[in-house]
Amino acid sequence: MDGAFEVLARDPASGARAGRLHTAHGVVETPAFMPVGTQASVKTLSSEELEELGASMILGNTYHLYLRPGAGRVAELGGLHRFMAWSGSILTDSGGFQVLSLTALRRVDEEGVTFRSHLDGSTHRLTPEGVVHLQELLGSDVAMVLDECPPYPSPPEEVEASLRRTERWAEIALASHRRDDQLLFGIVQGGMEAGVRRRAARALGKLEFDGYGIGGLSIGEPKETMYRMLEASVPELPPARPRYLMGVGSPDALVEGVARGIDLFDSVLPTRVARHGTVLTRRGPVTVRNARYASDERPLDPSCDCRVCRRYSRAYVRHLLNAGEILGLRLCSYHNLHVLLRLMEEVRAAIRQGTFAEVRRAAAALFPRRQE
Ligand code: PRF
Ligand code: ZN
Repeated sequence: MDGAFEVLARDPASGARAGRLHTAHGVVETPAFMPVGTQASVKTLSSEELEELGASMILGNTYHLYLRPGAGRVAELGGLHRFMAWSGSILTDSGGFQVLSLTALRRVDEEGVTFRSHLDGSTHRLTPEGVVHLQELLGSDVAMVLDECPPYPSPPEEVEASLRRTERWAEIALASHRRDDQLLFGIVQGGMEAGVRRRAARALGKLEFDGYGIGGLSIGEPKETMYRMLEASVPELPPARPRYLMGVGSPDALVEGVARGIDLFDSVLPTRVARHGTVLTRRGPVTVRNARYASDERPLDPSCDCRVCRRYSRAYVRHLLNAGEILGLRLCSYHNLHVLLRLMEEVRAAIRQGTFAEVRRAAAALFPRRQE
């Protein structure tokens, strides 16, 4: 698709920009946070709740949907949007990262990756062209190329060999992509060396992708390293195309990523910490599961206006979590997604109004740093 992305405003003091990504299912105002719906569900929440929260694009995983219920089954049922009754945009990750993080037995060779399913142990193979085809069957609005994310830390020779493979796979993916109602994003890898990242971004940026993912980060390295890698790679990418920082979603990293020119983010953080009884607030994370909240009648976050905070107390939510009630997880997930989606709304407005520096300072003070 041509002209899918437009930059509407730039922050003069940082790399932040506000824009719009046009997909086959609507407009995504950027910078945007995408809730993660790995198996065609954002854990504990329904599609109508995601609409109510104001999510415009969600993420699905090719790896999971390929194994269950199968990409062919989803295609027969009219594609992923119809299957999960979600009318907004969907981005699907390619599966490479999930294969490497979820499966014990796998072998990467020059043509693809062979692995055993984490569900039943059966053997499968993902190739760069196969993964494009699977995402065409799923019918996502944005497809990602198959890449390889070397673990942190890795020896430089291994990062180099892996990067060469990822680069070749990117070309194969681009050549095999057919759907013109679907965008295809490349993925920058390159480990934790600024020079390697810069070169990787420059090479990938020369290929005609609709956008560029930045992978291989937030995998255990210090946040400062991640920011250095963004500073090395983002300026090498075509400025008119969207950039997506994969798997990053802590409030401070969202704002710092935006400041370095990132337009899209996804992370399981808001729904994962919710399942551990932690809620994000303007004063930092609160583990509402703790005994000290047993008689606390305040909302999860007194400064939040979400449906949960307008109605329920910490004491009640804590009780639900403690008693193993699913509602407790639902309420925390809903609130956490609200916090991140509102933060991004605030960031977008600030970039347009020229006040991003203030929002950045305030976010750094209000959301203390945390590792993802
Ligand atoms: N590659 C892909 N998906 C990803 C990552 C990656 O490197 C990451 C790393 N943060 C998260 N999700 N394809
Ligand atoms: Zn709330």
